[in-house]
Amino acid sequence: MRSVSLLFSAFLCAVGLASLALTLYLWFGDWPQQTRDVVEALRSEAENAERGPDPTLGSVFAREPRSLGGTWQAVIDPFDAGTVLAAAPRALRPEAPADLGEFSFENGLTLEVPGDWNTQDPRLVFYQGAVWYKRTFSHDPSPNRRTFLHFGAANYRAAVYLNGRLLGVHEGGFTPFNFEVGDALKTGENLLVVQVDNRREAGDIPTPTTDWHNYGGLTREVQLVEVPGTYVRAFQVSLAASGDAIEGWAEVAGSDPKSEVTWSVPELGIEISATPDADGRAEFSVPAEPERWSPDSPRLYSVEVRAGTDRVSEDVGFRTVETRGTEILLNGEPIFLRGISLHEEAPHGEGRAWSPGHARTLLGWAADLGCNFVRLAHYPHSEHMAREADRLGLLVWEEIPVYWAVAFAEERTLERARRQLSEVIERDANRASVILWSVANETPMTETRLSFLSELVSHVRSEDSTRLVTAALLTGREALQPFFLEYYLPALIGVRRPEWVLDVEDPLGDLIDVASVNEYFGWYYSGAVGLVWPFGSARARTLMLENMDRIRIRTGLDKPLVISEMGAGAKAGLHAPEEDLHAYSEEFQALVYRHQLAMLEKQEDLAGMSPWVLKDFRAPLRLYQGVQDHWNRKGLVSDEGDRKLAFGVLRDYYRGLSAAEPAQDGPREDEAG
Ligand code: GCB
Repeated sequence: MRSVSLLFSAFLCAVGLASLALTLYLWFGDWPQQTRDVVEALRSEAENAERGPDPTLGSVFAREPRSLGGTWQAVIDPFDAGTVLAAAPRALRPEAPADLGEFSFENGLTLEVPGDWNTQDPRLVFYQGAVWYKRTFSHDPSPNRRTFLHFGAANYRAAVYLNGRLLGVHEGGFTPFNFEVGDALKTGENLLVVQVDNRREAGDIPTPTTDWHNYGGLTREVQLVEVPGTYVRAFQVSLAASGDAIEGWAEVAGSDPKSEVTWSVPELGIEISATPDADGRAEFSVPAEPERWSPDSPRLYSVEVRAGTDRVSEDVGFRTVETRGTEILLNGEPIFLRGISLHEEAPHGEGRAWSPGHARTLLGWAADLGCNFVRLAHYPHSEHMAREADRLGLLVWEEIPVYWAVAFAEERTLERARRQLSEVIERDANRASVILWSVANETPMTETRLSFLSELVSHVRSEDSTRLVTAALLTGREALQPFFLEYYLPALIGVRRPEWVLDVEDPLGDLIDVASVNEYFGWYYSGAVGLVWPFGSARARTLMLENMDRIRIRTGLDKPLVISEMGAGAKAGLHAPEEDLHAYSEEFQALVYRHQLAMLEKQEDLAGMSPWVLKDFRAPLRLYQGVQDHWNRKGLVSDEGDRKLAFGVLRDYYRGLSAAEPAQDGPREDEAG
């Protein structure tokens, strides 16, 4: 009996010693280092796979961030093979000749950050999948500072690994996010790896099908931002709707979220403090009569917010915006929005726009067109756009990519849309130029869609009371069919009614402040009819053009109407006599603009327009080779930055309008050259 228990104890000892030896080997051996990294990566992968980013720091550009831009190494990974390997620093590169290599950042692709990947390597033009990005950086932590790794945007999903540890995952391709790096950041060299995947699924915002290019990658700045132990996470300062007070909020975070906050606007003699509540939120309101920000005079004041040792300052304009019946009022006065829509497409064909220089050029073109308004379609553009618009005096419409039919019945989809809205609303909270939040573009009229969008409208209102809510509506088949049967076809046999009424009967109109409508008279509607009826396209188009100024859009709402899209395609340099009605010729595009403007001139409730679109943009749905070549050609400016004839038509019209409103725009156009 005794010998059995001795034997058993000896066996236990042996097992214990063996595990100790194995553990020591695993922890101190060389190969085991890699194993440990993989184990650590897997552990953090499992723990953080669902971990979203930390609450986003506002005003990062005001905090002297350290740029992590430049040349990064990259690996194209269409089958997600690198998920485990790339997370482990030592597994990234075989070190000895005999090492098994299946993944390496070395000797391969490099990508510039910020930038889309599609325009940087021919293999990536239409690529949809994962790409790994890697760079190293050295870091010397300052005492008592907290550090955030901040991304302006990464399209569509990004998994961020610092020194082999998965910090978390963000989804949504157009809004900023950050991770507080904590002890994952080392003194000395650090390894940053980001997996970006631009595939989108049916439940995502947007869905996989869009009429714009799915540019993937680290498309905006990547930065390290340091803040004191207690810091101002975000704030908003604006003019009260009454126009006689400045008010706002700030959120304090870190070690002492109840630390007193002070807002100051030295030029107005304002200095006011408040103590935050338990969540770190403080609010203020102080009587003030600032000079108003407007397109005529884009006056900005320096505003500083302090908490503990932290101080952040932003240039902020003060204005009010509201509606009165069918008018939009800026600072209490009616304003007509002379706008243009644009995609975030770099000025001279270089892919996704992201820099302050891109913003200056694109908005400079809009200013030269005589605009006082831009629609930033169909997703949040980089924050440089709104900052530049603040300086130039351009009013801005921002939107999230709830585009065409998204999964309206899915709670997760709604959550995604809400989050994207919150992220952009907070990012641009202090931009006077931003006056409109759009919750959707051309969505089908169903019950589930209405309840989805009504949630979004309430969400915007609960987060931002200083701007208006809109959505780009469509005239559905319900309206188009009678339109054709009652007016268009009878006109063919000579029966012409004085007005051709097109009803927009979308119940979403009741919920929003400004009813916006996309329409393509002269382009799609008569173009499509031309394909199916026996009289040919030229007759179909002539009929529409001849009657266009009879068309009235009727929303049945006592609200401002904005034509958020209208236009026609033209390939720059393709010329044909106007009477040929040659689709895609510059002359035909210009002709459609002239007829559209004549029609809109007569639309009484019209408060503005943003024709489609400033510049040609990459669009993989556009397959007409030799003409489109995967570009949407409705730009007034070509893919390479050349102005088409229609640019001049719209510019003359807008200049005429602004001449009729004295003092509008003179200085701004001069500035834009
Ligand atoms: C639309 C869409 C826009 C398209 C445009 C077009 O109605 O809102 O995303 O690009 O028409 O060119 O067809």
